[in-house]
Amino acid sequence: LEPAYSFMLRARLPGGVVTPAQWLVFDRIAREHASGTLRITTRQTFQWHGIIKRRLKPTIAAIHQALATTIAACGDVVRNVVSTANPVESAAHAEAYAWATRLSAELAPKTHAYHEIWLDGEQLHGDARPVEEHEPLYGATYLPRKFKIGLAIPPLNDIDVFAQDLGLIAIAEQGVLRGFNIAVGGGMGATHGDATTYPRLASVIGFVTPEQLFGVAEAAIGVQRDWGGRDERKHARLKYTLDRHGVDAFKAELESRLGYALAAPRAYRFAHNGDRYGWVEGGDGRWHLTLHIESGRLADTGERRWLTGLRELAKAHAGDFRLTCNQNVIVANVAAGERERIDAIVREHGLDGYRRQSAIRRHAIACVALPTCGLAMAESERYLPALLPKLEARLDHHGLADAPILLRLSGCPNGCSRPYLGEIALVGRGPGRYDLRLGADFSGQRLNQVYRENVDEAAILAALDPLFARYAAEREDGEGFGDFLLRAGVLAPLPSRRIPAEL
Ligand code: SRM
Ligand code: SF4
Repeated sequence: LEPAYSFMLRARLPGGVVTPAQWLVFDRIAREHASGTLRITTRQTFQWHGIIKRRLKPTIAAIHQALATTIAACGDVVRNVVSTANPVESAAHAEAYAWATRLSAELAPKTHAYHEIWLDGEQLHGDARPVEEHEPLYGATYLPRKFKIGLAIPPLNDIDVFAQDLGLIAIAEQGVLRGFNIAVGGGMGATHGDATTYPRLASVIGFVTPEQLFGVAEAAIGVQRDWGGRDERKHARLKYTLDRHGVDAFKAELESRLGYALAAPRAYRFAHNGDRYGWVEGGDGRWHLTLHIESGRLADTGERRWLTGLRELAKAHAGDFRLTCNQNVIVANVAAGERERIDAIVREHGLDGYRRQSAIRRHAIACVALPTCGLAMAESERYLPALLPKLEARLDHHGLADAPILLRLSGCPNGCSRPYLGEIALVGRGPGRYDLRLGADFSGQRLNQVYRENVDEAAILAALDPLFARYAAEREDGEGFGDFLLRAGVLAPLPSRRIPAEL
């Protein structure tokens, strides 16, 4: 008998858009082929855990039939292209999503093998690309490492644009998309005890028009393909290529491949990198409801019948869904007259918690970690429900229940919850032990730093309590927790765009 190996599958959903029909298929896959839960990831897509080996092929076929794919959701290629999940405000948002899907489609591997192995040769419905035998962009050896692209529209940095290998900051004027600032070399992953690895914020190197965008993305990937380190996987991401050669040399190479110089970056301002909960009205009069899904885990447990609730919403809803990079879901494009019906389903399934939750709970992200992640050193998603009430009790005690503090938990330094951008972050060291990191800002533009190394929960709470007390007493109007810690001198500013994981 063969052991019952089980696998994780991840869909590629550019911009995190899911139709109700797709939702129903993904929900069925979760219940019939996987562990009974759907997991929204920090890159706006779904993961299914616990798919046993013989179910892999029918599951991939079912995803394919729902007009989605798993190709390039993992591997040394361009990963799921993320885009601001906010479907409201302007035509520029629709254009941004169109760019995310175009980049995702055109930068995907052209390989025949995926379809031969998993789909008996069948192409994705509506995929007009000819099947090619070679990879024009990736070549014979693909990229040295994964490559992540994300598109943000200021003032919302809900995708953490500075954590992307290629970050695109949309510049819109009066709702019209003018182009994108290009930011290169962001990344989170690090290894404990190895100062040659570090999280890094992407560097803004110029501005391009929409017509230039695709060429710039292709050229940037090309430089990383040719210059990226292939000897040591730990140093293979674009951030290390940039630091090895220098940002100026990278930019010069990019421009020489393009045949023109990038324009100077345009001004932009990010206000925050979280999601806005509840209903918001879009520019076209349609409504959008953001629901908080703790750690992105859609399951039915007790009064929280979230998996069923979303299934019922998918049956009742004529618009679409948007997954967010903060692991939440937006019920998008709802007609005004439908709001009440949607609200009733939300209430009935315990999905309306966001109305009552503390601000820190609404701003918390945790990576999967144990039991499914083979790289986890400590609990993360399963620890969050135990940690939150303890933090909430202390915040409440200091009158800070409404303080929107960004909390991020990762079970290891790979940083899948983008913990180095948390105002408070725990990065797993070992069972029950974490590095406590503090001092990021509220908009994903400053990395945090280690405040206590390799400590347990008691030490974490003991370290935070006096800081909460000072924050409550001394903060200025609208001042974030991370900003306060720097202004008050609790932490010294670290000007670098890269901060060693141990510092
Ligand atoms: Fe991640 C590896 C989960 C977003 C950095 N990540 C993994 C693996 C596949 C573990 C493995 O290689 O065996 C995890 C699977 C756990 C499980 O049981 O499901 C895993 N990563 C996740 C997800 C599901 C976290 C979540 O809780 O939502 C996210 C899935 C994203 C997606 O839909 O594509 C996820 N991972 C991220 C992010 C955040 C982002 O992209 O915005 C990062 C930091 C950004 C970056 O890449 O620098 C991230 N994951 C990593 C790394 C470190 C990469 C590095 O450059 O050092 C690894 C380890 C690796 O690749 O060797 C990793
Ligand atoms: Fe696993 Fe580490 Fe990523 Fe968490 S941060 S999902 S523990 S690889």
